[in-house]
Amino acid sequence: MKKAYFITLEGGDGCGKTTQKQLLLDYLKNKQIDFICTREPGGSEAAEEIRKVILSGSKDKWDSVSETLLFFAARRSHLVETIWPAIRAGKWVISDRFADSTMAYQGYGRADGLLNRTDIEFLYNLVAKDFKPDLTIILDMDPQIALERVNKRGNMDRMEGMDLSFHQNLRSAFLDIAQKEPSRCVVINANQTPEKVHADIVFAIEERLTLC
Ligand code: T5A
Repeated sequence: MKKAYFITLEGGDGCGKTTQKQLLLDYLKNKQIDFICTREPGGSEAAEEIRKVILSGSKDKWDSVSETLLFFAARRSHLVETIWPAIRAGKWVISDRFADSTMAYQGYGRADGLLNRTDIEFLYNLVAKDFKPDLTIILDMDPQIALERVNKRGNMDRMEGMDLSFHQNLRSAFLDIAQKEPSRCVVINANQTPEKVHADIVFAIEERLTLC
C-alpha cells in the first residue's frame, strides 16, 4: 500500500488556511489521491462538541491550563476516532490546524505563567506518542492584515478577539516552531493571491512527499 501522509495547515487567525485547504483538496482529487479533510479543534463528534465550548464566550473564559487540557482532550478524540483510522486505511489526512497551534497559542501566546512549553510537550506525548505530521505548512503573514480579512468576513471568535500583540507573538511562535523542525515544516508567504499561495503549497508537497 502507498504511504498515506498526514499534512497540517497552520498559522495565525485569518491567514487563509480554510481557503487553501479547499484548493488543496481539489488538487488531491485531480491526482486521484484518497484523502480525508478535517480540522482542529474538532474532527470527531466529541471534539466538535469541545470546539463549541472552547471557542465561544469571553476571551477570559478559560485560563491557559484549562484551555490547553480542552484542546488536548479534543485532539485525543480526533486522533483515535478520525486520524489514525484514516491513515490505517491508506487515506491521506489534511488537517486545518493541529498540535503546533497549541504550542503557538497556549505555549507562546498565552503568557499567563501557568504552563510552559515542556508541559505542552508532555501532554502531546501523552495523547499522540511519537505520531507527528509528515508535512506542516505554516502560512505566514502580518497579523494586522490577516485580522482585517477576518473583520471583513465577520464572526470573530474568542481567539480572534485577543489584542494585536497576542497575534504578533503567535506569528513569531510559528516561525520559531518552523525553525526548530525544518524537515517537517515549510513556511509560506500567505500575503499573496490565493492562487500563488496554493502554487507554493503544491511545490512544497511535490518536493517533499512521494505522490505515486
Ligand atoms: N486554537 C486552535 C488554539 O488556540 N489552540 C489549538 O490547539 C487549536 C487547534 C480556531 C481557533 O482556535 C485556536 C486558533 C483559532 O483562533 P477557527 O475558526 O478554526 O478557530 O479559526 P482559524 O483557524 O483562525 O480560521 P479562520 O477561518 O479565522 O482563518 P483561516 O482559515 O486561516 O482563513 P480563511 O481561509 O477563512 O480566510 C479568511 C478571510 O480571508 C480571505 C477569505 O476569503 C476569508 O474571507 N482570504 C484571502 N484574502 C486575500 N488574499 C488571500 N490570499 C486570501 N485567503 C483567504
